[in-house]
Amino acid sequence: MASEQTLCLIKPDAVKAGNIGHIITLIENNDFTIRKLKMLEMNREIAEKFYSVHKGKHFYENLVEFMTSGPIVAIVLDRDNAIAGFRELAGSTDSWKAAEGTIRHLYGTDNQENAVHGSDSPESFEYEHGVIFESCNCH
Ligand code: IDP
Ligand code: MG
Repeated sequence: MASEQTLCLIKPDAVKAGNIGHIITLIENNDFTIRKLKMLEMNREIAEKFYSVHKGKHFYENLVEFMTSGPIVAIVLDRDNAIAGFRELAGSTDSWKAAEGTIRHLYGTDNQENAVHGSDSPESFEYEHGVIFESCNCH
């Protein structure tokens, strides 16, 4: 399969808990190549834009609050089947349901504070990459 890119965000809960290094180690041990990496703090405008697909859902407001609550790390990853592969490594959205060995099982807390984001399609990757690495001057 051809190489593909995906966007990983290490969310504020995992940064606060001191898990950046653990998560990057898992990523590298699963053969992803890091192409871009930056630490930033999302402001409300960027968080709303990043998660616009979820606007109106019951968890949207809390999600925006959570994602603006502290620094995050944004990473562009490259690998065969990177999008599905990273979501598999991340585990289920609900950390309690995430399979053993996945990032969310190891470092997530619940349904919202689940340690990482991963793009769900090539279109999402393009959009999210644009928000974080092109239109966002957050730092
Ligand atoms: P994903 O991150 O596994 O792709 P999405 O459905 O895209 O999950 O939701 C985006 C983010 O919104 C989740 O990672 C999580 O932080 C939060 N979220 C999703 N569903 C819920 C929920 O039912 N309650 C609280 N937060 C949620
Ligand atoms: Mg999603």
